Amino acid sequence: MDKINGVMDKTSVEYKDFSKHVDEVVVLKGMIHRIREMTGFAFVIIRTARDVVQCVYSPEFSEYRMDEKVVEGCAVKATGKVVKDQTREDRYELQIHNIEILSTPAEMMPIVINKKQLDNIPLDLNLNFRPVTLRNPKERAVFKIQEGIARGFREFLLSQQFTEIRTPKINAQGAEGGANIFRLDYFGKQVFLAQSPQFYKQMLVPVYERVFEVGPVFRAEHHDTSRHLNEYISMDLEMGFIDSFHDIMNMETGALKYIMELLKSEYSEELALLNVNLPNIDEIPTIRFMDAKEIITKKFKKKITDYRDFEPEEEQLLGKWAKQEYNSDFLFVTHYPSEKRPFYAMDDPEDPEYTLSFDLLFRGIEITTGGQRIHDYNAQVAKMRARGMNPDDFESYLMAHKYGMPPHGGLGLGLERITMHLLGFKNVRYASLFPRDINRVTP
Ligand code: AMO
Repeated sequence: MDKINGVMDKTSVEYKDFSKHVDEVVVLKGMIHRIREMTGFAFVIIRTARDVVQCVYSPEFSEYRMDEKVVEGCAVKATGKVVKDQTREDRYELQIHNIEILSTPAEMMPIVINKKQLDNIPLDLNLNFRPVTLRNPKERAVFKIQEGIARGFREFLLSQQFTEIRTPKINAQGAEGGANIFRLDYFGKQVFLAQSPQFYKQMLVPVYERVFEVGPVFRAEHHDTSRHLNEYISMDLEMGFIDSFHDIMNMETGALKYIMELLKSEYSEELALLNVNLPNIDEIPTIRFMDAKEIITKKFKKKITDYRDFEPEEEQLLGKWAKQEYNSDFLFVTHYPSEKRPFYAMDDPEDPEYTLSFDLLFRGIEITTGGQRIHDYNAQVAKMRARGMNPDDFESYLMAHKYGMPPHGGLGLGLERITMHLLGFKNVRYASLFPRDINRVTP
């Protein structure tokens, strides 16, 4: 009888370990990324999980003879000798002794993915062929970096005594208001897809004090824009016993610093491949919403048409201002008008037209919304009523308030948004593995 012992030995040498195996024969498993026939020899480029390894076939190296069955897209087990690359400092290559084909593609690639980048391919085509285009080293580097961002968020918060939670995505009520909510038929009853984990993360504050979640949320965005997705990954946190919403901004600043350090230390190859300049975060400046509006008019001479929110162009001007004045890629804008913030936002007792809330702008685009919440049951019910909402519809959410809640607050950070701006993309779809927009639900 076979017994499974849980030991999974590495069966293939990783490129980063090649330097330890010079002149040794090793096994390399991967996909054939590219074959370049030369006179008397060939470069066979093998793509492994994180590398693209140059292997060289020549009849001089062994008895093995490569034939036409070895094509791009084959999964292979190559055996060969590790040698120093003659032409490139500090690079190694594999002199092929044998190639065992583990699987063969049914068809040739529909699109060229083995060039340095896919810049020349229109976005739509890139997305239509996503299972294939993601194999391009630059495309896949994006999502390795994205892994680093989410991992940094998680690692930092765990180090700050947060508990990781997973909350339902099928809900009886929307948390964020507005028209961008997906309705769902749930056995004859109308329910909604979660726009955010807002209610649940708040409910869990009296349980765990500090909680976070990294998970999908859904927004029925009716317009085709370059920065909205219909499903995105929200990195949320919520924490109790705060003194003010400054505690939340501090926690986010700490998380961002940690994320940038992690990217620098563990994702340097991907950053280099994509030519990314990581922002320096020492301290992040803050400005009140109304003061920001004044800068927009006075400094940039732009006429304000809406005093309740920012237009995208105004956010860009503020990004420019933060860079010029503070050499900062980030800017916290605080005290947004109450009218434009959700019903759970706490109004500023000193000026109730504004809230104890903030947005974080990164290079002139919003990546986070956060703030202090109402913790008092009667105050929350009163604000709901003032907005024409029926508190009875939110009975389970309000249980948290009714039976006692500490002062608390939190934030939501869009993973694709931060990835997009870190990597300098013009469209958020480049920062989503399989984006969902008004026209796209496949692949
Ligand atoms: P908000 O609705 O502002 O706040 O969303 C928080 C952050 O999520 C990102 N985001 C999006 N990313 C891609 N596509 C979209 N359609 C989209 N919509 C929003 C942005 C945004 O800053 N519950 C509050 C957060 C909180 O207060 O804790 C909320 O969801 O980066």
